[in-house]
Formats: sequence, C-alpha cells, structure tokens
Amino acid sequence: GPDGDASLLTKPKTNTQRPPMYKVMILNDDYTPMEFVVHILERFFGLSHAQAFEIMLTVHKKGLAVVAVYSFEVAETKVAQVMDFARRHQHPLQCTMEKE
Ligand code: NFA
Repeated sequence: GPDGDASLLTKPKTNTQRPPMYKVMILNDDYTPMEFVVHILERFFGLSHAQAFEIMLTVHKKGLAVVAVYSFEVAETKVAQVMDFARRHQHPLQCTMEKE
C-alpha cells in the first residue's frame, strides 16, 4: 500500500544466487620436501613466507588444509598449475578442489 508493503521490506530473498565457490586443498604425503610445499604456496597462492610455512605445517600435521577459495575457473587453474609443477619436479604432492 501507500505506506509500504511490510512483506517487501522484510521477506528474506531466497532467490539471490551467488556463484558456487571452491576450496583448493593441499594433501600431505611422506616424500614431498617441506620447502617445496612452502615454495608452491608462495608462488601460486601469493602467500607470504610465514603464511606459507604455517599452512604447510598444518597440512603436515593434519593431513590436509584449505589454501584458498576461488571461483570454479580460478580453482581449476590453481590445481592444474600445482599438479604440473609437482609432477615436473617429481614430487607426489596432491592438490584438489571441492565445492564449498
Ligand atoms: N610430510 C612431508 C615431509 O615430511 C611434508 C609435506 C607437507 C608434504 C605438506 C606435503 C604437504 N617431508
């Protein structure tokens, strides 16, 4: 009405779609050198040395960690870059993505 429709002001918007986001994760293994993982985190995820070292240690202790969250396209690119770099250096490091 002229004084405003309360429902229009208060009804939660259930149709506001956001694009799905994807967690990019690094998995632990027994062979990849710690310094190599730190280098990857700095190079491909733009982390500081201290942040990279912290995440590497979390992966080492807990088995995996989420490094970052991206759109599907960016997450796919990060995973491919990490997997290719690890393969070229003959390390078994695994990087995967999962929908949030
Ligand atoms: N666990 C590996 C080691 O002891 C280090 C590592 C950390 C590997 C994080 C993969 C991911 N050399």
